[in-house]
Amino acid sequence: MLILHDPATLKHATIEILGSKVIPAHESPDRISAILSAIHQKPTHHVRTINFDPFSDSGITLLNTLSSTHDPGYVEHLQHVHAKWVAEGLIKPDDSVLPECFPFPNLSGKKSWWEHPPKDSFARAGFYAFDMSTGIAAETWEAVVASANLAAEGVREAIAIASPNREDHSVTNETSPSATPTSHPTVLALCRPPGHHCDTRRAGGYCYINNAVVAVETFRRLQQVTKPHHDTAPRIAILDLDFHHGNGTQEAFYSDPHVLYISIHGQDEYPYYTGSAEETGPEGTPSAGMNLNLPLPSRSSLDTYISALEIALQRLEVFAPDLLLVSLGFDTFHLDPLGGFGFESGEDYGRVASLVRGCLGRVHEKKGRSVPSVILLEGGYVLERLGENVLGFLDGWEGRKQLAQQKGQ
Ligand code: OKP
Ligand code: ZN
Repeated sequence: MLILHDPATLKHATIEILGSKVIPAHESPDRISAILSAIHQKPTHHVRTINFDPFSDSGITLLNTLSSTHDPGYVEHLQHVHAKWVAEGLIKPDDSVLPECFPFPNLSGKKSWWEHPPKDSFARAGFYAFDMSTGIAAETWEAVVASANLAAEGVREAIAIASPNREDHSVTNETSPSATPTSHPTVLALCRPPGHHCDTRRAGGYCYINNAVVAVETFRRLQQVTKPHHDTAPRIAILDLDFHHGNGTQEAFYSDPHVLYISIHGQDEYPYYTGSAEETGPEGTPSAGMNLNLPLPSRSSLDTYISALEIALQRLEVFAPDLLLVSLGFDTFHLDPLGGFGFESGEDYGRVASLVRGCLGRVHEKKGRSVPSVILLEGGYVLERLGENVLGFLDGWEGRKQLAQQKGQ
C-alpha cells in the first residue's frame, strides 16, 4: 500500500492534564515512529516521505483549502498564538498554550457568540478550543499543516492510482505497489495530529484541523477541475473507526447532503456530548439520514463490534460513494488507556479491514469502477502494539491474511 508520511508531523509535542498532574500528552510523536518502524520491516508497503512546504504550489493550495474550510480567525490563532503568549511573557518557549475559560451556554448571551472572539490572546485560547487536551506548542502549527497536507496528498494519490492513465495525474509513482488499475486504490495518510474532533473553529481531543474536511474539499476541487461538466456532486462517505466519536467531522458535514458520516464508537465516552444514535442528520432536509452513529458500550467484544460494522457497511454499500475516507483509530485496542473494545491483535484489525474491503468490492461491481479510498490516521495510544495493529489492518485490507491461510492448508 502507498503510505504517506511527513517528518514534520513529529514536531508537535504538548502536555495534557491527568487528574491533577500535567503529563506529556498520550498523543505523542512516538506513535508515528512506532508505526514507521513496523512498516519498514515489511517490503509490501511503500512509504513516500513528503516535506510540506508552505511556499510550494501544493503548499499554497493547502493553506487556501484550510482558510476556505476552517474559520479564518481560528486558523490565525493556531498559527500565531504560541509566539504571542511567549512575547507577552505568559509562557516560556517550551511551554504550551492551554485554555482558561470556554464559551458557555447562558440566557443573556448573544446568539452569534462565535462571531465575537475575546480581545486578548489569553482568552482566545478558550474561545478556539472545547477541551484542555489540545495544547499549542511552538511547533504545533508546522505539524498541523503537514498532517492536513498528508490528507490532501492522500486524496490526490488515491485518485491518481484509480485512474493511472489520466495525464493530469501523472504524478503517480510508477514503482508504487498500489499503482495498478486492477488493485483497490487506497492510500494511508499517517496524519498527526489527528483531526476528527476539530469542528473547523475549535480545537479539541488532540485535533486542530479536521483532516477529513481537508480531504473532502481537496476531492471536490479536483472533481471540479477534472469533471467540470458533471451535473451531480460527488458522493463521499466517511467511516470513522476511532474509538471516540468524531464530533468535529459529524458537525462539519451534518447539513451536507453529499457526505455520509458513519461512526462506531464508545457510548458515553469522550467527547461525551455527541455521538448518540438519534443524531441522524437534520430532519426534513436533504441531509436527513446522512449521519449514522453506532455507539457501543466500552469493552464490547469483537463480535459485537463486527455486528455494528455490518450495519455500517450495508449503509455504505447502498450509498455507493465516489470516495471513501476511513478515519482510523487504534484506540479500540483492549489495552488502550483512552478507550477499548475487544480488539486484541493485528489480525482482529485485519478482519475489520477485509470486511470494509469486501464492501468496497461490491460497490465497485455495482458502479463499474473502483472507489478510491484514503485512510486517515486518528488515535491509538498503546505504543508497543500500534505498529503491529496497523500492519494487521493493512494485511486484511490487501487480502494477505486469507492468502497465508490458503498456503498453509
Ligand atoms: C482523541 B482521539 C486526558 C483525557 C484525554 C481526550 C481524548 C481524545 C481522543 N487529558 N481526553 O479520538 O483518539
Ligand atoms: Zn480516539
